[in-house]
Amino acid sequence: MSRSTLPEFLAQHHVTADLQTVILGLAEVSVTISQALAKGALAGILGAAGAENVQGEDQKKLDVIANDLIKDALAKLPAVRGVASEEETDVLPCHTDGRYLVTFDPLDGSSNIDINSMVGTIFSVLPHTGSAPVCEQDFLQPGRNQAAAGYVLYGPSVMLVLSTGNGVTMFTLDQDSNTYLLTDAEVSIPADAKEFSINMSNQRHWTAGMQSYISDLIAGKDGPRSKDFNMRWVAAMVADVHRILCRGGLFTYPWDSRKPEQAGKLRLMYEANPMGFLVEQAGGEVWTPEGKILDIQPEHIHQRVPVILGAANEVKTCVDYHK
Ligand code: AFP
Repeated sequence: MSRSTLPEFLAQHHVTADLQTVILGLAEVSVTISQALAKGALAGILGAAGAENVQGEDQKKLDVIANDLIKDALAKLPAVRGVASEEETDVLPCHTDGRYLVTFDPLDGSSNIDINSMVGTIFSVLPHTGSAPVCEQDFLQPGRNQAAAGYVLYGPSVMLVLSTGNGVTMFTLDQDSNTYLLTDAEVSIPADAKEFSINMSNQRHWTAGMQSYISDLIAGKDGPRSKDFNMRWVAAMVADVHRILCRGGLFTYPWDSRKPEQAGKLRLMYEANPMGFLVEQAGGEVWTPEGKILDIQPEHIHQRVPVILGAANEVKTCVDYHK
């Protein structure tokens, strides 16, 4: 069976030449990252880097390697005006004529690296509308402005999942030719859910609304929902959202009373917005208890946000528990 390659797909779907170079640049560097991940301990690249990132989290060696690889790859592309990374304190200027800004989480779920479990690279492409030189303010656009968003999941197979605002498409890396080939062009999230995804160990720190919602899910057939739910948690948003794009369900990382000023763990510009764009493009919903995430006007590039996403009806039910 003949499958479209990623470049063929982008050309067929009239993605602008500039945007194609950005997506293809990210795809190319993801192959290098996947090869580094596959070598693992043999290359001496597992374990801590011995530094903290701007988020106050301990960096893994592979966080630093992936960050440097993506930064360098994007800096070479004339279409890229500037980049912002979860691992960098400040935005980095690139080409003065570039039309796009790129934000990325180089290795989401990096606590999984040392246990040989799933991780991913998440990216978001925004139009550049400001003037030179590029500054943080230029990046502070609602997620709805994204020209493209996607992720690469480094799992048993390497997959690139992409939206340019016209649905969601999945590509699988052919490891013989290092080419991404189209494997699913009709990604769609069913409106009802049978599965939920949350870090249950934080239960006592959630809002009353979230505690009550989750306890009703757990009560299953015997509770007010009159239905049994299954639970999954990979501890890498990229893998949990991939499961939702493949077989449905609800994912949430809620507000947590331990750090009330942080409004949640997940980052708006590197995680919630790009994954939210994909989920909405697949027919799902993406909310905080207050409103749609893609409508949030960001205040700073490292802003955090509570996230409730996935099956449209289930997300609405969860939000209603907060009223
Ligand atoms: P790391 O990349 O620092 O491992 O964090 C991953 C993440 O931001 C997100 O991908 C997961 O959903 C979430 O954190 C996992 O958080 P827990 O540590 O609470 O399981």
